[in-house]
Amino acid sequence: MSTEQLSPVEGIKARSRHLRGTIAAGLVDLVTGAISEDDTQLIKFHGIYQQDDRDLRAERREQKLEPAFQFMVRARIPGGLCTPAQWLAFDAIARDYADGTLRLTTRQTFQLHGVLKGVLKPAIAAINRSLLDTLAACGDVNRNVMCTTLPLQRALHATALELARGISSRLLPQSGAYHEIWLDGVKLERDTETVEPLYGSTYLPRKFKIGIALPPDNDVDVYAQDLGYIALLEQGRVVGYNVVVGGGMGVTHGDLATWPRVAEPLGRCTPAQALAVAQAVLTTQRDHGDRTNRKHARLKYTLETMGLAAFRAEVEARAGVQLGPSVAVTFKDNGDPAQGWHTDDHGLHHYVLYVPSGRIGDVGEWRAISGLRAVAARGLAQFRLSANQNLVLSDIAARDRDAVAALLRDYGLSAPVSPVRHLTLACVGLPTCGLAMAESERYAPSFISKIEALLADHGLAGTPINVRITGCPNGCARPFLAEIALVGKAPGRYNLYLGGAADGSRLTVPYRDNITEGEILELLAQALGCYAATRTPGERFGDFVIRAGIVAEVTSGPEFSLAVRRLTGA
Ligand code: SRM
Ligand code: SF4
Repeated sequence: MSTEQLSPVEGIKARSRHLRGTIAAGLVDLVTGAISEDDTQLIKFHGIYQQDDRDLRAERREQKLEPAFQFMVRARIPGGLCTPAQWLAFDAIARDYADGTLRLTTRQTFQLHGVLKGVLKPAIAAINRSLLDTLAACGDVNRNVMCTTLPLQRALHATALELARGISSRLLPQSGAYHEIWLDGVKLERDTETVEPLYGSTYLPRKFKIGIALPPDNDVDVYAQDLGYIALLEQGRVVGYNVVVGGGMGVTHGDLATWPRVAEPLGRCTPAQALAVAQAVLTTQRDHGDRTNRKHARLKYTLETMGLAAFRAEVEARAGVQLGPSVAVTFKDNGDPAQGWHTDDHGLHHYVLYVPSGRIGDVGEWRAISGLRAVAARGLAQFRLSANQNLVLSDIAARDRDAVAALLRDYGLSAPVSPVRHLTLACVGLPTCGLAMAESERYAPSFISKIEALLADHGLAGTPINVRITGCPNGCARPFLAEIALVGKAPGRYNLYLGGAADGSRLTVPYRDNITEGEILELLAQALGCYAATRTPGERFGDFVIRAGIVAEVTSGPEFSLAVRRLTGA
């Protein structure tokens, strides 16, 4: 392939001396709050995004000022488990260097927003002092590895979490750039392939995501991952994993060659083979992924091009493993367990805390940042970040349960919310996300109040429905697996999708394009009216809309695009 055909980011990576670029020099350039354009690509591999406050854009332009540049910092926390000390460290870092809030993400980690260039370095150093880091949290590498959050079966969960951590370590970039730039590590200017034995100098064609699900919970949305592991359980042990590949959400409006995809079964591996399989899938994608077009570079497209059989043969050869046939597994759902207390098989207690769109701050009576600081300061719980933007205060001894409950009550954190609100995800969107076309996080609370009212009107109060809202079709809240999804098209306008399965195994279906809130609520009122009148016992809304013919099921990415074409005439 000639280098002219490669996407420009490939050249930036190749020239970067393994992710160094001119980041170090850019950090001390006081003329601008930004870094160089090439470095904005490279800094992602260090877990950092350059952004600007979009609420201030027009005003700054009018004042002839550069945009209000700031940085988003994302941590790497495989499986989302933090100690109280780590929680306190992030809380302090958010106050000292960011906007004072913590944002729990849909991949079980923290984001800090509003970090200015001048304090990036001390912020990253402080994260590392807490024994967490930000390396590979973004960029064309393996991202934060997810694992089912709630350890109801402790031994099984420990096995899955160990795999998540093992994969995360095995697939970390090896370049010394991170330590050199952020931690004043030894300067290593080696620029040979041996620096990155796994990734080479151009890393992956695109981001790569892995999640591990412990049935019956599919809270990690295993079918949205490039590579998913579904634990196979026998007599209280993990005896193997179903390996699924090629999930992904990102779509571009109007580009029918882009589509979401549900991961498909590759085969079954033993626990001992799981790491080798991860490395083989990643390197197969490294070598076969499309480096000419970043919109066609994810594993889901590689699989469509190679075909599953050829892909499997390549993975087996690289891993030195023969995959067995996948085993049928049933999931309950892809949401978090119900808000409130749960007890595991060792008698430890866990509190599932509902967090609106993952934003931990003090808002009116809901004083999460202060309340959780109090829980952490007394060392009463571990902190497990969920893949659905919630938090589990976990591993609480019976003697401490009342103390935790009292703190949650005192800080206004235990008021019950409806199942639909608990299940809702909304991506960050405006004002920090440079790609947002419409509001999401800031819009979700009022939209859900209207959905709650609709449900109540139809005698459906308390019905669980999985609603996901994103400000654009990149799919950060995994909307294309929701029972109801709103995807931003323009300010105040969304595409509406219906019909995902509650267990996360089926794509949602494009239903209406570019409509307003009023139109969305009218359509949902009609669909919910039919649902209330004719649903079968226990039938979920996502299944109902397909059975009732409100939307026709789509079973593949290309079929999703056909449905878009039918809807829009594109
Ligand atoms: Fe995402 C880009 C936020 C999970 C698909 N995502 C972005 C950026 C960095 C915008 C940008 O490129 O400038 C967003 C930063 C917003 C901000 O201001 O903080 C952003 N993504 C998020 C988070 C914070 C959403 C949230 O509300 O929690 C999630 C952080 C996860 C993490 O901790 O690592 C987040 N993003 C996801 C997911 C869900 C998942 O991984 O399970 C997806 C869909 C799954 C997938 O990858 O297919 C997702 N994000 C994207 C894409 C589309 C990728 C694609 O292949 O099409 C982009 C755009 C891109 O990469 O070019 C994107
Ligand atoms: Fe931004 Fe779009 Fe992701 Fe939302 S879905 S955070 S708007 S990139």
